[in-house]
Amino acid sequence: MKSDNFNNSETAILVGLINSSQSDTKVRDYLDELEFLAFTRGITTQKRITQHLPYPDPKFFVGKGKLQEIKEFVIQQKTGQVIFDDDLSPSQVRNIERELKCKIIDRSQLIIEIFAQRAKTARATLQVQLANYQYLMPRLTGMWTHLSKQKGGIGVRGGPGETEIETDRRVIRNKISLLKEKLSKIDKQSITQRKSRKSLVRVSLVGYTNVGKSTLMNLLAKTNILAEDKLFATLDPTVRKVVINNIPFLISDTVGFIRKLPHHLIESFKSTLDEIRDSDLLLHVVDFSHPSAEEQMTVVKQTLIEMGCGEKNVLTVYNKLDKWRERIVGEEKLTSEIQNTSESIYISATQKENIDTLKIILGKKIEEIYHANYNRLYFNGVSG
Ligand SMILES: Nc1nc2c(ncn2[C@@H]2O[C@H](COP(=O)(O)OP(=O)(O)OP(=O)(O)O)[C@@H](O)[C@H]2O)c(=O)[nH]1
Ligand SMILES: [Mg+2]
Repeated sequence: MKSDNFNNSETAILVGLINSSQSDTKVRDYLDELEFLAFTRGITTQKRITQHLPYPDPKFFVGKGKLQEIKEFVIQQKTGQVIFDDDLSPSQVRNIERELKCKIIDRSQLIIEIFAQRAKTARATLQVQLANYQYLMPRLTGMWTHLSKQKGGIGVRGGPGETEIETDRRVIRNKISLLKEKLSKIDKQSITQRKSRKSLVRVSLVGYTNVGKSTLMNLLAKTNILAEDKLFATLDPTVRKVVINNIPFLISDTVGFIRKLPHHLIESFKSTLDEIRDSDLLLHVVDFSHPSAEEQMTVVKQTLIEMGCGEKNVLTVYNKLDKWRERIVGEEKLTSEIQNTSESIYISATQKENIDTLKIILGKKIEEIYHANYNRLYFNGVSG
């Protein structure tokens, strides 16, 4: 039973820094997103705290006065955790933890926790475990210095010796290689599956998290993928065969991207992201109604470049047109902004608006790719 003396682990304070290159609005948007991440994890935000600092304090991330302010709030409200919008170094985590005496996490760890909570399939579970161990590895090294200095501090009985840390590191290293092995076995199966479907045109839905990829997938492929107003509803890709203009093609729904996606997560989700790499066409779905739509698009484009997919054919699908209209009521927005072209189209997946137009544009693209692929295969076949 929970006692009143314990802090409520499901509550949090969010902390963000504002540096000279950021506006207050930008930081508010960032913290909105962090609050949404916390909500997805089942954590209620009690308060947001920001500080204007040119760069993070090396010891406590925020200044000493600010830390005191956070501490008072934590004690008063029995806050369970303090979540920082930027990555903390292992020593920062320890220093802050020592002062605040509650759970301290950063954005990367929160994202890994959400992935862990959401992972349903064997592959997703293994991928998240891998990402988590890779995240822990450097932190374990830091812990040793800390523990050896502390000699029996909070939660440490006597303090482990170096050999124990070395053992821990070896155990984690072994776990990492075992996980990689297990994943490569699963991946081999899907490579064979993928090869058998090689002749078909491949399309992937990509985009920032929560923009409506799965909702659109359900419309186009008549699937029944969970679509909900939470982040990272989709972790595993779903691939379906769809026919438009008599041409069959494969469409896949993939994991969403986010600002500062921990790179361990990107790496461990490599196999999932292979779907994107193998695609002939990407449908970049954008939540057009979101105040940070433009920045989200940039994040997606940059992530694609990092994955080596920067040169792929892209059809931009501006989604949530209905919500955008609601948002701009009373604003002098030009509806002429909204022009469907062969490169971009405006739709509402939930209201099923412009879906037929999308299918026409998509059909044309698929036809072009199909003929180009066919010619390539045919001529390669003749010459080879
Ligand atoms: N108003 C409005 N809401 C939409 C539209 N399309 C999707 N949504 C909602 O947006 C939320 C997220 O939709 P999903 O389809 O799960 O988004 P996703 O991109 O697959 O998200 P992740 O898998 O979490 O990355 C859900 O609550 C949808 O109902 C739309 O056209 N208009
Ligand atoms: Mg989804």
